[in-house]
Order: sequence, then C-alpha cells, then structure tokens
Amino acid sequence: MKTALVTGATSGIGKATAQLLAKNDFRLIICGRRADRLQQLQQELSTTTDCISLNFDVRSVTEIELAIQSLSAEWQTIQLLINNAGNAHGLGNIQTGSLSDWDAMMDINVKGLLYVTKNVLPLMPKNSSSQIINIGSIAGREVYPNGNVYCASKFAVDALSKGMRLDLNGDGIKVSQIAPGLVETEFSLVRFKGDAKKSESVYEGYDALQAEDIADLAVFIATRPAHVNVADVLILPSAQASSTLVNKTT
Ligand code: NDP
Ligand code: 8X3
Repeated sequence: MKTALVTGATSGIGKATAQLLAKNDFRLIICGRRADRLQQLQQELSTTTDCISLNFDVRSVTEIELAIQSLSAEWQTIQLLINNAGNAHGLGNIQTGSLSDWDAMMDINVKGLLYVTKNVLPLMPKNSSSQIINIGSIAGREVYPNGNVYCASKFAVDALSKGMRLDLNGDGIKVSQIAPGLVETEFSLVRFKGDAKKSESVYEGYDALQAEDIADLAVFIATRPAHVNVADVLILPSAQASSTLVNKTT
C-alpha cells in the first residue's frame, strides 16, 4: 500500500483529497496547523486506512524537520506528496498592499512548498512511480487585477513544478501540477480575513468547483500506471473562461 503525505489537510482541497485517497488504498500522513481538525480527520480516516497526523506550519523549517524526524520507521517511506497548503491573503493593489500579507503568501505558498519538498524527498523511493502533485492555480497562468502577489506565488509554483519535473526526471519521481480555477472552500474566507459576506459572494451566481472535484482529479493522477504522468492540468468551473471572466446568472 502506498503512503501519501498531504499538506493543508485540515480544510478544502487537502481534506477532500485525503478523504478520497483513504478510499483508494493509500495510507495517509495528514498535515496542517489546526490540531483539533487534524485529530478529527485522523479519527475519521482511521476507520478506512492507516492514518497519522503531523502538526506543523509550513513556514517553519524547524517544525517541518522535527515532524518528519518524528515519523516511526514504518512511516518513513512516502510514495506520494501532495503540496497543497496555501492561501491568498488579501486582494488589493500593489500600491496599498500589506507587507505581512505579501510575506504570508510568499512564505507559505512558495517557500513552504519548497521546505516540505526538501524534507520529504529523501523518503521517496526512486524509480518506483513516486509522485509529487503541486496545487497551483489559474492565478499561476494569468495575472488578474489586485491578484499581484498571490498570482506571483502561484506563478512560482508553476515554475517550480516544471523545474522539479526536470530535476527529478533521473530519479524516476513524477511531478504533476493541478491548477484550479474557482473552488468553493475556506480560501476566500482566509483571503478576506473572515468576512463571510465577501467570501460567499465569490461563489454566487454560478456553480463553483467543489473541493471534491479537485480531489477526484488528484486521485486520478495519483492512480495512473507507472509509465503515465499527467503532468499539468488546468481545471475550471464550466462557468469560468479565464481568471476574470465568469458567466454569472445573478
Ligand atoms: P482552504 O483555506 O480551505 O485550505 C487551506 C489549507 O492550507 C488548510 O488546510 C490550511 O491548514 C493550510 N495552510 C494554510 N497556511 C498554512 C501554513 N502556514 N502551514 C501549514 N498549512 C497551512 O483553501 P483551499 O483548499 O482552497 O486551498 C488549498 C490550495 O489550493 C492552496 O494552495 C490554494 O492556493 C489552492 N487553490 C485554491 C483555489 C480556490 O479557489 N479555492 C483555486 C486554485 C488553487 P491550517 O490552517 O490548519 O494550517
Ligand atoms: C484561487 C483561484 O482565481 O481566486 O487560486 O486566484 S483565484
């Protein structure tokens, strides 16, 4: 049975992906900062598969190192890494952007992904269809007004996915990127700092993607035969044509 480590498993895409992987014969290492949610999900998934949780902030190299070092021998082989943890913090122009929001996005979405990858890679068997799936975004394909730093962080994920695919080619480790459009999760609640009204309005007037739609795709990618790498997928709600064009009925 393969072991998957999923970051950002306490909510949204990461949680739905962990839930679906559990039903598809993966053992799970679920990660996040909110310990109560991790514990709850671990309990739920343990009814289906072996599951442990690691509680760390992806911004902290020390926390990641300690968490990975804490794995018992039976958990020290990881075939699938899903780099999902991330968020947007704020939506505003570059003239008035907040330094702490910028730091959060670059530190979590870019450096966090790198730190986790660096620590997990030594545990990934070479030449045996191990795989890394990075969650990018349509924001990493097209910049939209006021998206500036979030878009930059996701353009970085796009570049890193391509770079990792080149560098890990000789090790036989597959690298894929999923780049979703609008997915109804806690994403906008975080972006708008808890403003539920603003957050809900992002998903009104059309059928947004759900976390389970991305989980479906992630599990499809993770369960292809060894010789197949679904390298890069842009996935959008049917109503969305670009970062800025969504066919809303209301
Ligand atoms: P959610 O806010 O629902 O989930 C974000 C997850 O990331 C949570 O589990 C959170 O866990 C984790 N996370 C955030 N910051 C940290 C941190 N510093 N350390 C560790 N974990 C962290 O949003 P989504 O599920 O939508 O987002 C998941 C990924 O999908 C992100 O990379 C996002 O950029 C990307 N994405 C989302 C889209 C959308 O429209 N929703 C579209 C395209 C891409 P905790 O707070 O417990 O640490
Ligand atoms: C999340 C999608 O369009 O809000 O990455 O940036 S978007």
